Amino acid sequence: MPLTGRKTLTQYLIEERRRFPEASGDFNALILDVAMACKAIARAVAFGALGDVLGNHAAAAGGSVNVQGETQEKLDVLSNDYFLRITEWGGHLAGMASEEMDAPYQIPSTYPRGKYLLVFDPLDGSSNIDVNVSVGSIFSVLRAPAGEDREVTEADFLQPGTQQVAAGYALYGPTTMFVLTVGNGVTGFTLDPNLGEFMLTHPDLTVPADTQEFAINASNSRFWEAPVKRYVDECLAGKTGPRAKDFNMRWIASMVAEAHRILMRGGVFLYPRDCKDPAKPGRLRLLYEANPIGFIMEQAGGRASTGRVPMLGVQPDGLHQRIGLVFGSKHEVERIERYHAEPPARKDLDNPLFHERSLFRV
Ligand code: AFP
Repeated sequence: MPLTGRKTLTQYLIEERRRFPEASGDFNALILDVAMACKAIARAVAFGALGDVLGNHAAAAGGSVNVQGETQEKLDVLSNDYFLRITEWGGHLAGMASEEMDAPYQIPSTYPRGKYLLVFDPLDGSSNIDVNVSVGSIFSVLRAPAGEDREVTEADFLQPGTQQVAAGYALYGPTTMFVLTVGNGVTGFTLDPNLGEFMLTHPDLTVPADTQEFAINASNSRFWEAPVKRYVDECLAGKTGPRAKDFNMRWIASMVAEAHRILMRGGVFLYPRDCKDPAKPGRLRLLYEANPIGFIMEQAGGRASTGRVPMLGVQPDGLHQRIGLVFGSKHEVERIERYHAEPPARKDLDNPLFHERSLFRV
């Protein structure tokens, strides 16, 4: 054990690797590069207004939106750049894809190509930056097609979540945390600001199977499908309703922060498919939001779903595909899946909570 009395992320990865004598070390080096990018982003976030990094990128760059049609914050662009610059040179990656880039990123010809693909949302929740609310980075590692030394294509990235080699996130909150799964449970590390190292603080993270806390953006309630309305309705009905217990509600609008809360104390998160915009079957993105968070949840004993089918089984059809996402405590996610599978009950449509002038109006 090092002098600090805790394992560093590096020591953790080296010890894990010893279980696979054939491993080349490429994977560990890649994860350490990703962690380095997250440390760089953590510093930029921490400086806030002092670092001249707040605000809209458009104002500085004469107009900038990402492929989602969303305005890019300066920190979105900076964080994307950190991910690219800090991971492209090592020879571990064949290519990258990010929320902030239309097309796959090709590893510059000056660097060797490697066997992994990195997919990331460099700064999730970035609209919270200017109000000093927690934000995070999310990443997923996939294998590149074997034995092919060529430029990557979008099709290379369209792998279901079950194919992920690793996934994780960094949370830039009161402390900076790095949470990782390599398919063998979930481990959490806290950034020691003095050493600049991620230290192992949360081994074997598990999500309790039951919960009394849910997270959903209730302002979308009029667009929800009947099973979601039913679920939320029953939670709100509390002790005297069909669930016979009171529920608490949270909405940070920063998915990494919600996922972290759920990893720490349970809960269920829903950003379901809705009819708000027929062109968007959900708000969140499959490859760099739903799949990595889904992998982490499942590895922690929780569950992740579209509401209808397990998230990790979905075959992606586009780099920036959106999808309905439900994750967290297993029994609650299973209940939501059950509600989707059942034919809608007449009483759900008649429930007073969804009537004109009620909180969850249809
Ligand atoms: P931004 O990165 O644009 O802030 O989006 C954050 C996010 O993708 C996710 O982290 C939140 O859960 C969700 O969007 C919040 O969406 P609403 O603003 O619709 O509540």
